[in-house]
Amino acid sequence: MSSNKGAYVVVVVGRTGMGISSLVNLIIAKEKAQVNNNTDQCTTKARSYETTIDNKEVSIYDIPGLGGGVKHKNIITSIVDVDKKRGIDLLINCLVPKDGIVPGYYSEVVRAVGSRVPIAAVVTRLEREHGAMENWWSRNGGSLESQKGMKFVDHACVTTLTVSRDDATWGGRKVESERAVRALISKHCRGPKRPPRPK
Ligand SMILES: Nc1nc2c(ncn2[C@@H]2O[C@H](COP(=O)(O)OP(=O)(O)O)[C@@H](O)[C@H]2O)c(=O)[nH]1
Ligand SMILES: [Mg+2]
Repeated sequence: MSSNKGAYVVVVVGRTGMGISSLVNLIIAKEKAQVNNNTDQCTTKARSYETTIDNKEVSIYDIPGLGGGVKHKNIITSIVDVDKKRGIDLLINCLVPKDGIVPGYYSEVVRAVGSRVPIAAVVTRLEREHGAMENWWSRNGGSLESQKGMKFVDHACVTTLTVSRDDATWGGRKVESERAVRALISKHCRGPKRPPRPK
């Protein structure tokens, strides 16, 4: 889909229905990736969306979620294909507390791309978090690694939910989330772009 060869490449992965496409839309600050509430899977093919972060061109890939109707083999192949074609600069594992944290899916992806590609966690659906959304990581981040074996180079805690800025409880959280996730990407997309993985 993308034609911008020199752009950094970010791939968003996770369990189906947990908000991968919503997270892609948060990153690109537009409602372009299709999001749904249905029981069947709506993201069935990898697709990239172009955005500019701190004057850098970045392609963001929306990938079909694991655990749905699309075969894991095909999902993993599409991720590896992006790496072979363009080189992945950053993988983002979209996580949702409880059901959206699946160590097996994390390992499948890490095994396929190898340890050369950095992987960051973005924990989403945190609009109901008391106090700062980042508090979720303070309580749980350590156990992701120690108990679940999920190791990340960095993280962000967000919600993709649009709420009124006037809302006393949740107002401004989406804006804050967009800023946090774009800053995370900017931090890991600097310096030379990763070359495509040798075929
Ligand atoms: N409450 C809440 N719901 C979310 C959030 N992100 C996504 N969702 C909902 O999760 C459902 C699935 O989202 P989608 O982005 O299509 O998930 P995907 O299958 O992983 O791409 C939709 O109903 C979204 O509105 C969030 O941050 N908070
Ligand atoms: Mg989707």
